[in-house]
Amino acid sequence: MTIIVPILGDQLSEGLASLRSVSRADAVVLMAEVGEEAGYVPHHKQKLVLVFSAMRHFAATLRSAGWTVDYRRLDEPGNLGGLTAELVAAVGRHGAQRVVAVQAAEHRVMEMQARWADAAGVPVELIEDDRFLVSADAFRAWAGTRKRLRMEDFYRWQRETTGILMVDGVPVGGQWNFDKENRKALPGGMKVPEAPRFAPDAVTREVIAMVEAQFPVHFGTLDRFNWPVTRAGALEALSCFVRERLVHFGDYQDALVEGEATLFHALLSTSINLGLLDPRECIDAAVAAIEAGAPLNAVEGFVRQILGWREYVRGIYLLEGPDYVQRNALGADRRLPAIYWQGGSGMRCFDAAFEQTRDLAYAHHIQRLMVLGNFALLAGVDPFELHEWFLVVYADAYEWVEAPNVIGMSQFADGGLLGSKPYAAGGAYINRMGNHCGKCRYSLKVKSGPDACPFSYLYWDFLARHEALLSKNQRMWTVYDGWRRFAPERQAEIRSDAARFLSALA
Ligand code: FAD
Ligand code: DLZ
Repeated sequence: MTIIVPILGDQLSEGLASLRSVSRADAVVLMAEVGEEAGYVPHHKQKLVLVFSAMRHFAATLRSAGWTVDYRRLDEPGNLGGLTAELVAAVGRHGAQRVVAVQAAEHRVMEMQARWADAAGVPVELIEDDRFLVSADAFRAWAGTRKRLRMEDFYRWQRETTGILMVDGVPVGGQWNFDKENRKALPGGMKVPEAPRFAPDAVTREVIAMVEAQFPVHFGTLDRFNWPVTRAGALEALSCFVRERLVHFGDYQDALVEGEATLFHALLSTSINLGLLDPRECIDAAVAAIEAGAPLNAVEGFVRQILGWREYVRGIYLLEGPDYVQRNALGADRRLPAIYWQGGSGMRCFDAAFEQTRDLAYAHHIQRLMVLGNFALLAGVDPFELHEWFLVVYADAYEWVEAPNVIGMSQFADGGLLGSKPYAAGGAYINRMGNHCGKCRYSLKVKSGPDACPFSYLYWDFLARHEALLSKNQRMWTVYDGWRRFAPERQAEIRSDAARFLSALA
């Protein structure tokens, strides 16, 4: 019997559940580069190169391990352009009697998979993706009995369930989290280790040429493409992080520094999301580093991102369903400003985050949340438009992880399902966390008028616009006290600065 085993572009793991459940003798692995996936949003050029190059390398790995692989290149004549069309053709071509696939991560592709049996005329077995640490059912059961679905509760439950960083049922170090130690600004003159280099090999160079030729208008540049595209490269990225940057991962996790695109961040999301690294092995590598002297605030901080945030946002995505991306609890309706595509805002923190997004397809978490996301929140940008932008511009972007981070965490568009209050901050926060303000054309010292920091007056304007809703939230009482202490003339000045800036932005 011949079985077709379709493997999607983010399922590049040799231990994939579908590969474990068939024999090499019966299986034909199908991998297809298709225009439909490359174009459902116009992905950053680096993301296209990353996915196609990693797919081509993975196909070669499978072949050397004895699998038969039917690989469909995007630029080959007769490419059918869609996953379903390629599957149906492969079933016919190989006279297959069955299809065994791992469930896709995104609702859009799950819906496609649900129609595969009818389209192909053979039974299709869909297996749960067990590369996540928490199954969809386990998350649903955890969520089922709760009034609130907070990440911190989920994370503690996961620590207890897995025993990671636990001794005798108690968290290692006597605390669940060390966040208070993790909010330092980078001391002047401190050296940040260079990120590892992954020079494009012949396969990647060929894909770069193809992407430049076929997707010339997509966002982003390719000159600085530097992502691992193989499991060996991804393992090197993991060990380099654990060896050189984990030590300060916690300390400077929230820092924003001029000329430092990556700081002490891991640069592992592209590899984990593609399947080149298993989340559990990343956690294990960090925990093992404690023996070698890695500080607990760093290791716990890193573990929380993967065991906590990554699993939690995926659970929320599955639980809330395809309509989640349409949520707009604050009624924000501003069109996405052109500065998100062109930069040149004059706000140094924004432009630095924009420039590296364009050139590296990467910005670290605080740039995404407290600069690019925060600005959109304060300016009242339509959350769906922002969601689509975030899905386009990052090499690690997949809807299951991007949407809860954008719609929920960053825009509060789910009305507080994911976060207990909006992640809104003014210029003083950005100044405290880094050194962009010193190079900015705006000034925090100037309190009003065209030279004042837009983040500052937009912050107060945002609070004023949403006072009826947000001032009911106990966690917002202190900031509303601050707003109410301003004299009416000062409040009017802030609102007028915001109105002037927002109308020029449009
Ligand atoms: P580090 O900061 O070093 O963190 C280590 C790892 O933890 C990451 O590799 C990632 O696997 C995981 N992680 C950390 N934070 C999160 C989080 N909030 N959600 C899920 N996983 C997390 N992450 C994506 O993978 N894809 C996205 O499309 C994406 N979009 C985001 C959009 C916004 C508005 C925000 C605020 C965050 C987004 N994130 C996304 C989460 C996070 O910013 C990235 O995972 C991280 O910046 C990737 O860089 P890194 O590997 O250096 O991560
Ligand atoms: C992201 C992506 C891209 C750009 N191209 C392909 C492709 O051509 N073929 C493929 O199988 N997968 C691709 N992917 C990854 C899919 O979009 C991903 O599997 C779905 O979003 C489900 O998570």
